[in-house]
Parts: sequence; C-alpha cells; structure tokens
Amino acid sequence: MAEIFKGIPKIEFEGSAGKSELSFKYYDADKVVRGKTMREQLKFAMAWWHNLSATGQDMFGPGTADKSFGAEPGTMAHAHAKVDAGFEFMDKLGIDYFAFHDVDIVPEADDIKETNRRLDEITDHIKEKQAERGVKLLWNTSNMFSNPRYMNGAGSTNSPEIFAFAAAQTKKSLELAVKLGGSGFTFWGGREGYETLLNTDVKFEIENIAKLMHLAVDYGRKIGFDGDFYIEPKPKEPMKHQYDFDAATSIGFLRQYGLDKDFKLNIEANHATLAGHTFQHDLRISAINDMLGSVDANQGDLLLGWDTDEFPFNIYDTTFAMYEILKSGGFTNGGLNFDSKNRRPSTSYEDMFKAFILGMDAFALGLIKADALIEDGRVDKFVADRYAGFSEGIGAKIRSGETTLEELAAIAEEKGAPAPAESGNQEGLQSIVNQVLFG
Ligand code: XUL
Ligand code: CO
Repeated sequence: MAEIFKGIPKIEFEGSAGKSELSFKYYDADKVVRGKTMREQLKFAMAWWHNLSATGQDMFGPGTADKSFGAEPGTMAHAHAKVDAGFEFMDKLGIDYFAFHDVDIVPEADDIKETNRRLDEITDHIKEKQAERGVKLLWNTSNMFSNPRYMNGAGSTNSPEIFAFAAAQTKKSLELAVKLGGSGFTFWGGREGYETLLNTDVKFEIENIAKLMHLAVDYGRKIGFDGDFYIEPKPKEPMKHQYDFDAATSIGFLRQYGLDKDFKLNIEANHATLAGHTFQHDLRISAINDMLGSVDANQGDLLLGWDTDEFPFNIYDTTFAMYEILKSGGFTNGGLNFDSKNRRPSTSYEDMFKAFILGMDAFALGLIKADALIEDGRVDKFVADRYAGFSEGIGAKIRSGETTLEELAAIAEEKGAPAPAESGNQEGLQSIVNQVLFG
C-alpha cells in the first residue's frame, strides 16, 4: 500500500534537548512512571473526526486542509483511504487507540440498510488494520446531532420515529463496538437540550434520554459488549441548555435513572471550562464518585466562549489532569482521546503530526510532573493535615455520625466562639507547584 504521509518519519523520542520538530521531547513510550509505562498510563487515542475528516471548515468559510488522501470525498473509496491514512498516522506516532462516530468512517446513505452495509465493509478493513499492530478501539459513538432529523434531539426528540432511528443507529454502533473489540461506548448529547421552555417538556425529554440509554445497555450487554458506557458532559453548543451540563449534573442523572452501574463519564477539558469549571474540577468530581472513565483531551481559549478544541499546550492543566487521573488509580477501559483539531491555517500533513506531538508531549510532561508532585508530597500532606481535626475527639464523632446537634451546641456553648481556622496557604502551595514544575 502506498505511503500517504510521505517524508514524515516514524516519530521517535529525542529527549528534552532535541531540536527536531518531528520528535517527542517528553513522551518516551516505554519509560516507567508510577509503576506503568507512559504508553499504559496515557493510552493516547486518535479521534477519527478531527484528524481524518475535519478540514478547517467553519461557519465563515470552507476547509483549508486537504484530507482527500487521494480519493473523492463522500465516496467509499475515500472512506477506505481514511482507514489507510489513519493507521499509517497512528503507526508513525506509536498511537495504540482510536475513537470514531459512525458517520466519520462511512458517508451516510439515504437508506439506513445501505449505511449499515457500508459500516460492515469499512469495519472489515479497520479490523484487518487493527490486527497488524494490535491497535485498539478506545470508544465509538453514534453521531445523532448533525443530520437535520436530529434538530430537536435524538433521545430527547418529540418524534417516536426519530427516536427509533436513533435507536437503530445506536444498535448498529454497539455491534461495531463488539466487532472491533471496543472498550467504551460514548453518548455525547449534542442536541439533547433545548433553546426555549416555551416549546419544551424538560422532564419528558430527560426521561426519554434515559430510556434510550437503558435500551443501549440492555442490547450491548446482550451481544457481549463488556466495556464502559460513557456520558460526555457539555453545558452548551450547539444547544443553549444541554442536559449533560457537567460531571455533577450527569452523575445525578445516571443515579436517578439507575444507569450508574454501567456508565462512567468521558470528561472533555474544553467542555469543563465551558461549564465554568476547571478541567481538574470535573475530573475530581468524577473520580470521587467512581465515575472517571475516559478523557477527551484538548484545551479551550478562555478569551473565547466556544469549544475551540485546541491541542493541549498548557502544562499546568495537563499536570493537574494527570494528578487527578493518577490519584484515581489510572485508566482502566478509558484513555486520553485527542478530541482536538489543528487551527485553520495549519494545513499541512506535517501540521497534523506536530499537533499530536504537542499534545502527547504536553500530557507526558504532565504525567512526569504529576508524579513528581505526588512524590514531593507537600501538597498532599497539607491537605491531609488541614482536615486532621476530624480524626479524633468530636471531629471523629462528626465523621462517623455519632453525635447530635444538642451535643455540638453544648460544646459550642462551653468553649465559646472558636478562632478562625488556620491559613489555607494557597500562595505557598502554588509556589510548591511552580518549584516542582520548573525546578
Ligand atoms: C463535541 C464533542 C464530540 C464528542 C463525541 O463537542 O466533543 O466530538 O466527543 O461525539
Ligand atoms: Co469530545
């Protein structure tokens, strides 16, 4: 098969003193950090949609990058060329996982039976390619937001026929997950939200989203899908209000509708910041609820109010993200999927590789620094000491639920007004972080 990314070598680890733009400075796949290799800790995945399909098109103009890979876009020949391009790309970067929507891998036909036949054909090709180097499917999903039929949502639609169509797409995608050995299945509720309450029955819509998810779990488990289902929270864009606003909202929904045994969360950095949180916050909320499943790795631009899906660059963010991931025990079924895209003027094949090198190195450095922060121990010790008062005496009784308001009131009356608690030391802790990061 002809090489597509001609002139781009296999990307090797060169070390932090390296000067080549086509080498890793920090990502050293087999280096062990906290008991696992970087490859195992980070589990990088390529998102089919941005890397192989997106050309830089936005609402102000067409694409700028050529992703035809020698075939006519919109044809099955192009779908096959994307498979060849994708696997060559992953091989050259040493990426072991990928993720896709159904419509990323084949052009949708007018008849769903023909779309499904195309999906069968293309996944035969993908499966062959997976076998060559053992590349795995991190997760797949159904695109139930682009086609005009989903303008009012998929699970949340007001039309039973559209609900049935969404169910049919979900059924097929679950079959593909099993066929390709996927370890995750994602629901990102693109249009599962609303613009105005004047035309919307919120309770009805949320209940129906839960019904679609239950149907997916029942069918998935029946056909042997043993991975994790994920909700990927996002507060807005495209809808004004999206039901899966953030981690806390999504966890509440999963528990309310009895989906919490089968689902975890896929936390996307730029979605967390759109919700007014840090990336680290939504990772922490997921982790403390045993719901940290997988991550869509990117970063936003705080000066812009939309989902810019940039490749990760900010080492504070990657460090704090890896700190949460390591402290939660690391990935099992999940990984770091680059739901990130090149900027519109970055149009060359080299730019595609440089973007992944940036993101992979940013997370590798984040992993190294998060490990160093944990080893350093001062931040963790400060936090542990800060709550130490609750480990004995009345503090311990509060924690174990063995006290009453009467007892606590009696203590307050006897001891009088307490002095304010000791300093939170934020600036001191931030200095420790800078010292660990920059030496
Ligand atoms: C959209 C987004 C999606 C999901 C998968 O903001 O993140 O690409 O990751 O549907
Ligand atoms: Co995403």
